[in-house]
Amino acid sequence: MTEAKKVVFITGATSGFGEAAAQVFADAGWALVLSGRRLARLESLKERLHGQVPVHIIELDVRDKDAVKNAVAALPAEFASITTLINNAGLALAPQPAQKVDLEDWQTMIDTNVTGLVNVTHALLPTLIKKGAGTSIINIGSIAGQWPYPGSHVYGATKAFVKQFSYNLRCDLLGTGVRVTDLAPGIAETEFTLVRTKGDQAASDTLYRGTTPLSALDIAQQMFYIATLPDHMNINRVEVMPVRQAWQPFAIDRD
Ligand code: NDP
Ligand code: 8X3
Repeated sequence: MTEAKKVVFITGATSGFGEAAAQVFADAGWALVLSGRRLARLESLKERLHGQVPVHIIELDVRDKDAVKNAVAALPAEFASITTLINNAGLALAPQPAQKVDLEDWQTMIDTNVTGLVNVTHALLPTLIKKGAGTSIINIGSIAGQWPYPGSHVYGATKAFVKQFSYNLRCDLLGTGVRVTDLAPGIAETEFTLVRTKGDQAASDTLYRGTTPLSALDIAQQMFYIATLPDHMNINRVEVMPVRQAWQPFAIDRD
């Protein structure tokens, strides 16, 4: 087993970017704290990676602030000194226009992408500050936090929160050595669209068909790059799109 001196805490490690990040950090010898709601997936990830590095899995819903606090307090000693927190757990729901969306879907996005991210950050800040130089918080934002598009409504707004919270954290963490980055991907093929469409596999396949979206590995490699920069460097924000994605002209309502 590779000796692991650094520890990464990944939320939403059961699929997509988080799962790919687990593999990338394991390949570099980091110990892993992997969390998500689907325990069976966490167990199979652990089964796959524990021969490489120490792996601690936590069945965790980031919306539950007490569960988050308890999970951090209960980290085994080997995993307790977190080097990098990747706040990745998140989702979009309801791609319809705002006026057709159930309020519950908006609340779920806010509870997960905003409150959940804040819960985990708050629980781990003392650990990161104690460790100081070389530690990082990598918050997964989105191009939707910067650029408007139809059907983005609350999802994009939650990711705008992620961006501003990341910048504001940097102000308060000045002098602690803790770095903060808003990593904002564009279209990437994961389970994201399946979740957004509530299980519509055909809609998900159609979105990614005939183009070249980002892959989960692309973003995992960006996470690793950010986490392993020299201690004195902080990338504030990375916005990354596939070459085959860009903006469109403003829409105009006409008679
Ligand atoms: P996936 O759906 O593949 O992964 C999402 C992950 O978030 C899963 O592991 C899921 O785990 C976890 N998650 C969702 N809700 C909760 C919760 N309440 N508590 C704990 N974990 C939760 O999508 P992606 O990998 O694409 O998404 C990862 C992040 O990237 C999200 O924040 C998303 O908004 C963002 N993003 C995605 C883009 C894309 O095009 N794919 C582009 C830009 C940003 P589980 O269900 O087991 O809890
Ligand atoms: C989601 C990315 O391109 O669907 O965060 O807005 S995109």
